[in-house]
Amino acid sequence: MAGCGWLLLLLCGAAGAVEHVVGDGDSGWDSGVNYAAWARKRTFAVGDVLVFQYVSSQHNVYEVSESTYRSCDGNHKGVLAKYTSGLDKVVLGEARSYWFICEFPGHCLGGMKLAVNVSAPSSPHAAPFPPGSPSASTAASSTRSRAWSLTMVPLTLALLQFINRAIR
Ligand SMILES: [Cu+2]
Repeated sequence: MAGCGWLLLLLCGAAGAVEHVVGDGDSGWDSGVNYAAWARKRTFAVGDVLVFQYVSSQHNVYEVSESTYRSCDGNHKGVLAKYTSGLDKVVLGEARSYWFICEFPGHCLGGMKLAVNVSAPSSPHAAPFPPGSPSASTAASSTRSRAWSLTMVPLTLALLQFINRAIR
C-alpha cells in the first residue's frame, strides 16, 4: 500500500488507513538507512500506521520528543512510548509530528531515527478531475453539434424552398 498512484489515490483514500512499512521491505527498521529520505517520499495522514520490522534483539523503537530525537539521549522525560516486539504497528492518530529513535547504544547517533509529519485527512470530495476528463470532452462535443446545427438548419430550409418552387 506504500505507493498509491494517481488513480489508486481515491481507492486508497476510500480504503482508509495506509500502512507504511518503515524502510519498505528491503531494509525495514535497521542501521544504515536514511529514514529522512524514506519519509520524504511519502505522505502520512491521520489514521495511517507505521510498521516497524526488525530483529528485536538488535533494535527497538522509542517514540520520543523532538529534543530527544535531536539529541539521541533516550532519557525518561523524552520517551513517550517504547516498542520492542520486532513487529510494531504504531497508529498515527493525530495531525502532528512524530519522532522515533532506536535506543540501542549508538544506533540513533548513527542515524537510526525517523521523523514524520502527519497531516489531517483530506476531504474525499476535494479530489479534482484530471485534465481531459469526460466532462471536458462532453462540453467540446456539444459545442461541435451546436455549430453543426447552425449551418445545417438554414441549408435544409433553403433546400426545402428550392424543392417547393421546383414542383410548382
Ligand atoms: Cu537499532
